[in-house]
Amino acid sequence: MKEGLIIKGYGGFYYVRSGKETWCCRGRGRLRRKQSLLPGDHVQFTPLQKEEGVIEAIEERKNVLRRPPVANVDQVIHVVSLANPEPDLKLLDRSLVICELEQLSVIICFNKIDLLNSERAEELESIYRKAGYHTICISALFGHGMEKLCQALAGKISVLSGPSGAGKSTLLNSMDPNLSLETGEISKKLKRGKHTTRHVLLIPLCDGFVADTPGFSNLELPPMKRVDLACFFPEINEFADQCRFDDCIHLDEPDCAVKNALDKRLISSTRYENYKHLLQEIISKERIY
Ligand SMILES: Nc1nc2c(ncn2[C@@H]2O[C@H](COP(=O)(O)OP(=O)(O)OP(=O)(O)O)[C@@H](O)[C@H]2O)c(=O)[nH]1
Ligand SMILES: [Zn+2]
Repeated sequence: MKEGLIIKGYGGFYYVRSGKETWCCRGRGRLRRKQSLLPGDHVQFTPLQKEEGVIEAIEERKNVLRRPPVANVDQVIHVVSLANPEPDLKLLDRSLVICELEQLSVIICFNKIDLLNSERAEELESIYRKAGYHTICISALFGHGMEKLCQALAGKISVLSGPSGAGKSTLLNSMDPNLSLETGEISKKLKRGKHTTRHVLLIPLCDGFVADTPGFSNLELPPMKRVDLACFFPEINEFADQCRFDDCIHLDEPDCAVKNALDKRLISSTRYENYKHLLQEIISKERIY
């Protein structure tokens, strides 16, 4: 028996990566009836002939992402362009809340460093580092900073996310020139609609795996209590239990440790503004439910 990782499922076959080899496997009948097999599943398989085999067992999953359908995701690489388009920090903070909710680690990858002076990039990095996030600055187009990203991918299953135009396809192409994914709006729009089904491929990159399909396009917050939102802003949460009131939502309450930390610039004002913005959204939804 051998062990490996499913990197793609297609037409009843599963492509299983084991070391540097890829095996084309079928799943044992009883296994397929019990649950579907997904990219990211760690499996045991019996080799039959050259690079063909039968999957006998799946290891227990630590998590499953729905979009893209991938099991055992270790981290989300959130790609944000520093310029063209301008970074959308509201969107970034919303994505970060969703990752916190799903207990997924995040790496914030600021891209297009070639278009910007380094001060602004450092300022943005410092906001998110202070919030406790791992950040990396790169230029996917010119290959700057890719070794750091590579180190962060090693041994992990990663999913990319980030808005259109951030440079996700460019990033994958730059790490594996054999991929030649379409980049840029126009070429992609022309192609869209031609392929109806997408089968996620986990691309072996830098001793890790990265899904070729980005995730987190649905960024709607699930229903939650207003007091819980702060739990998903790590640096706000750090101060929240020092507030006078247990149900403090850190707006105008007296003796609010979060507001104090904000005054002392221990919490970034843009992060706090985005917290308030999401809080309003949660409060307005509470009225509907
Ligand atoms: N100057 C510069 N341009 C970049 C860089 N990375 C990507 N681009 C450009 O940004 C545009 C969008 O890049 P894509 O890789 O297609 O972006 P994407 O995130 O895959 O976009 P969607 O597929 O729409 O989600 C392209 O024209 C790229 O050439 C970079 O590091 N520097
Ligand atoms: Zn408070």
